[in-house]
This record gives sequence, structure tokens and C-alpha cells, in this order.
Amino acid sequence: MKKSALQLARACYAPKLPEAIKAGVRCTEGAATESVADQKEIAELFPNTYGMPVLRFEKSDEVRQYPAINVGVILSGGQAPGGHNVISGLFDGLKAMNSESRLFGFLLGPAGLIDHKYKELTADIIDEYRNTGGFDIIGSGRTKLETKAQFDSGLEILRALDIKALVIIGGDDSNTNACVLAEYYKQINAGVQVIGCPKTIDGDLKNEMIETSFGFDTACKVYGEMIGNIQRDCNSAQKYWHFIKLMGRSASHIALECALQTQPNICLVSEEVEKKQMTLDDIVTYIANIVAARAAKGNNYGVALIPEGIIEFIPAMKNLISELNDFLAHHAAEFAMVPRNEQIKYIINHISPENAAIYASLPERVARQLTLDRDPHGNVQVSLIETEKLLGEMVGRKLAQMKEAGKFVGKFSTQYHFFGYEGRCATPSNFDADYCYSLGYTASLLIGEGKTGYMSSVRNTTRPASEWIAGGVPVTMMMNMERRHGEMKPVIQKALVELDGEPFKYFAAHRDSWAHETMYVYPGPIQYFGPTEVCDQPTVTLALEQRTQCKHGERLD
Ligand code: FBP
Repeated sequence: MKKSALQLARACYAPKLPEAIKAGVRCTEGAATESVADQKEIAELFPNTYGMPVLRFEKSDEVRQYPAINVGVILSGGQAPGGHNVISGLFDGLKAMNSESRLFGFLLGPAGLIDHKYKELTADIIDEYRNTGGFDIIGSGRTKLETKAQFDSGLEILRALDIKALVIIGGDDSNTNACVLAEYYKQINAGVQVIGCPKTIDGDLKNEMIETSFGFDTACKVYGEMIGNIQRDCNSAQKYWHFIKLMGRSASHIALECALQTQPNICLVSEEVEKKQMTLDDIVTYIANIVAARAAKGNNYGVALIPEGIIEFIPAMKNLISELNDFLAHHAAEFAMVPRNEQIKYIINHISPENAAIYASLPERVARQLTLDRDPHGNVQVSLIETEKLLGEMVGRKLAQMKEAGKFVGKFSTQYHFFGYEGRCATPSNFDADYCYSLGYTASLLIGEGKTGYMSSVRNTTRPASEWIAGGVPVTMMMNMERRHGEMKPVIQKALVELDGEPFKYFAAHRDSWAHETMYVYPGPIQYFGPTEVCDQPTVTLALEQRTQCKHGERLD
């Protein structure tokens, strides 16, 4: 297959590993752990995997023999740059322990395990995919691995292939399911270890022991480049307001990181909207006031970042969506029969008066988008709702009123963008290439130690890779009980943007000057070769969280 010059050069890149795991290792154990909340309930649900210690790998001169082992790997959920390097790190780690070990990839996500679809990942296949973006080496999928029947079906193929360990690369839900699977296989003595790896561009699988999920770094850098380009265009023509929606199903980490990288005029943060109980009108007024203030200085242009999930954080919209979810779940067939031109009226007549009033006030396109097909979990698919257009149109209406009242004296022309899929399969940045390879390699070491119910963990990531700390964190440690589909379930706590965290505090302290002055920063494209301060920096979010200096060091004080 034809390859670009960068693909060829990138294939030769040797990802950096923590010094401690480059050769022989020994595994040290910390104290027993507890779940972040609901300790009693989680301990009862996970009698075999609860309370295990945090593990750390340290350098050792001891020469150890590891038996050959067959291992399976699954990519679960949305794509994130670096998945192929997790697999290549896992492969190299297994081969370094015993060259007879074999790796099997289950195809198109957890469904591959359940339906027995797999392929062996040999050295030539792995070499094709080193340092590349995407999940196409084996594909990914969103099938939820959660029932006993699925676990038993999986066990049949694991036994047939003599697989003794399974690595699940996924987000919070997939790792929760990995932990349930680990517990079940241990309980029935299946002899299969299960290890998780933290993936998602959304950046919401993180905690004290998992500093960041992989893919967040690259995806944000891709979006940061594109936002910077738009800002240059905007600053050159000085005639448009650009409304840019950014992926992130729930948390606003991506939008916030992009704002820290590019200093746009506006960035909404869903978690703040919820905390301040803002209405749609509050948000529209906030944006309109900034547009008017810039216009008063002759600046009829600007850039506004909008997190994809914001709609569900506006309390009134959240209620409306939840009533629509319920209503459509029970009346899907009836709704499907309603002629298109009567659908909006039909919904208004069938939901509560307060939600009907909000629904009726929405632009028709958005009202329709709220009734589109739900995802497999019954949730509205936020990536299909054009929130950027909703806000842009409502701001336009508000400005027209302000103009009549003599409070707006400028022009307001809009351009709309949605950045999401563009960044999910990008060639991993050096950070993600190194981080992912280290996560995969560490997963192989956890397998070598006979561990199960652990997530591969690589910490100290704002330091050079050689100083990174590799180990394992019991997944139960990250869990709490949450209501899901009307039932209390053990799940990994989702990490939303913390309003008292350093990244948001830095943003909040600067956003007014970014709004009223034009202080755009242009990050430019990801650089793979060159000086370390250009190529190897972590995200601004991570740098601020770890309170270290980063590429914008002088701006972070
Ligand atoms: P994961 O949480 O599975 O990593 O996926 C993240 C994400 O990219 C979200 O940002 C986005 O809302 C969603 O996936 C889109 O899903 P799909 O790929 O099914 O359209």
C-alpha cells in the first residue's frame, strides 16, 4: 500500500519507555486500597478483586523466566490516537518476556469476543501499524460487555485459543465492564486475567492514579491547530463570528484545553453552566454581550468554543431531554408514524407543559435533532445536535433586539464548525505515541505478574518519559455507585472539569481579556520531529494539573 513520506518516517519512530521498565523489573505493592466511595457496596459486589494494592514496577537486575502465554486484546468505544501503540507495546512486552507468547485481536470491539471473531496479531501486522492513528488494526465497537451470557460466550473462544489474559482498551464504561469481567472470571476460576487501559479523547477517565486518558493529547492538538487557523482567518478578514463545537460527550475537557491552547474570545464550560444553573437565555445573553462589546470597538468578529455535551448541562434542557428520552423509549413506533410536518406539534402535545414551552422555543432544526434516534443506551446523540447553530441563531435574534434598543451597533455574520472526528484518528503525538506504548508494555508486565482487575497506569507524565512511573491500579479503587437506567450500578467515576481545578481557574482568570481584546495563540500542527519543547510537551491541562511549566510556561504564571 502506498505510504506518505511522514508515514514512512513515523514507522521508524521508537517510542520512549520509562527507564524503570526497559529491562528487568520487580513489582512492588502498596497498601490495600478502597473504592473512592460506597466502599461497602463495591466490596460486596467485587469480593475477589476489591481492596488489592496499587502496584509499581521498579528496575531489577534479577533475570526472570516467564512462561509463554496467549493474550487477547479488544479496542472498545470511540477511536483515540495511540491505540495501535498500546497494542504494539503490549506485543513487544509479551515477546520480551517470552518470544513464544502470542497476541490475538478481537474484531470490531467487544462484539468480536462474544461472536468469536478474531485475528492473530503477528510481528508483520504490528509493524504496519506502529505509531499510526486509528483503530483499524482490529477495529472498534460500542457493544457493551455486561451479561453473564456474553462473558460465557467469550470464555469459550478464550479457551479454544488457550488465551490466559485479556486486555480491554476503553473508556470509563468499558473499564468498568472489564472489572466486572475480571471479577466473574476469578469467581468461576476461569484462569483468565483481565487488564484495562485508559482510552478516550474526552479526557474524562482520569483520577489520582490515571493522570490522563490516551488520545486526549493528540486530539486536542489537532483541534488546537484548526482553531488557531480559524483565528488567523478571522483576524485577517475581520468579518465573521466562528462558532466551533468540540467533541466531548459529557465533560468539557477538550473545549477547555483548546481554549488554554488558543485563547479564543469565548469558551463555554458545561460544568460551570450546570453549577451556575444557567438557562439557555443566560448563555445567549453572555455571548451576545461579548459580541456587542467587541462590536462597540469596531471588532465584528470573534471565535466561540462550545463543548459538545453542553445541552445536557443546561438544567432546563436536561429535563426536556430526559423527558424526551423516556417518552420516545415508550412511544417510538407511534412517533415513527407521525408525518414529518406534524412531529414537533405531536411532541409539544405529549410532554409536560414546562418542557413543551422550552421545546416550542427552539429553532425547528434543533427541535427535530432532539427527537432523532437514541444511542444503544437510550441517550440522545449529542454529536448530532447542532448546538453551535442553535446558539449562533439565538445570539443573532438577541442582537437584533439589542440593536432595536440601541445596545448593539455592529454586524453579526456567522460561520459554524464541528471538530470531533477530525482528531480521533490522527497520527499520535510523541506524547501519545510514548504514553500508549508504555501503557501497553505495562499491561504486559501486569500479565506477567499474574494480575487481574487492574488498569495499566503510567504516571509522572509531565516529566520526561524516562522518569515516568509504571504500575497498576485496581479498577475497584476508581469505582462508586451511580444510578444508571433506574438501577444503582458500580461504575468508574467520570472525571468532569473541576471548577476549583487549576486548568479552569487559569481560564477563568484570563477569559475576560481574551473576550474583549484579541489575544489569539496559534499552536500550529503537531510536530513529530524536532526540539523537545516543540514536540514532546503534554497538554496545558496536564501541565496545570501537575503545576509544572509547559510550552506556554511564561503564560501560566
Ligand atoms: P469514547 O468515550 O468511547 O472514547 O468516545 C468519545 C467520543 O468521541 C465522544 O467525544 C463523542 O460524543 C462520541 O465518541 C461520538 O460517538 P460515535 O463515534 O459513536 O459517533
